[in-house]
Amino acid sequence: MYHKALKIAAGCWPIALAFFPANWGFGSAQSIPQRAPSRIPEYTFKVIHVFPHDPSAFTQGLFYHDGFLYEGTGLNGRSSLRKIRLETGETLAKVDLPQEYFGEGIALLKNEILQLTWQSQTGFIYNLSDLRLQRRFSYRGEGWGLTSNGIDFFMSDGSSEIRVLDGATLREKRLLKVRDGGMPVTQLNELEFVEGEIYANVWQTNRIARISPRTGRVVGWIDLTGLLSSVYKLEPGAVLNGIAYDAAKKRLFVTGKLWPSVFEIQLVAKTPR
Ligand SMILES: [Ca+2]
Repeated sequence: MYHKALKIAAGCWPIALAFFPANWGFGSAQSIPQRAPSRIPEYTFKVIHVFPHDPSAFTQGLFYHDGFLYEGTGLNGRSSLRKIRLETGETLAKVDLPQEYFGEGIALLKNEILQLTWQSQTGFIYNLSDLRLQRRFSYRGEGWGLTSNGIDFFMSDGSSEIRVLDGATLREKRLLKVRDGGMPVTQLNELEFVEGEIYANVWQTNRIARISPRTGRVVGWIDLTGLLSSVYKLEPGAVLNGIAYDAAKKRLFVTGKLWPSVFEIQLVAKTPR
């Protein structure tokens, strides 16, 4: 239902939306009614470190493991799985997907990496050690983001629902309905488990939802407006999409499609007005 051709070929409005998320409104603060104050904590960010990122990589999946970043890229003919040296951005290993596949989210569980594809209903399973393809699996509908809590996989499809897949069988166990108050939060894209919560990019915005994996409730919002200068956003599709977490050192990394940088950030609580 969410056509991803739009993800690539849309005009300028996604950028506008990126800078003015829908619930901020487009008018001046004086001209529009103010939203009732949300009780959900909001965060902005502080940049701790900037690392290089391949600006031709259409980032669709990202995780950190044992000193390295792993990245899944999209677009037909440009889709890949990569192992990357964080400090230099150097690609140490790379597997290209056949032209017919549009790569999406990636996640690690028990020394295997899973990679989704957008509309092919086909996923790939690789060895962590050498990125060798082991087998394929299938699922219903679209594949967008993917993450794991070490037991199960959590998968987004652009809607407000996150599917929980059994880590061993990949069968659907349950469905999380993601809500901010009573409102569904749609367009959930790249995912990451961070300290027991699911972080989810909301496609075409600069916002990350912090979601309870138990209830689907949004427990916090992260606003990354201003993280990447608009000067570097060379294409309308070059939106925020990539969250990785180094649990050992508690480092949070974010990037975007075709972005020249991976940012290590620290969250800063927004002061209530
Ligand atoms: Ca991720």
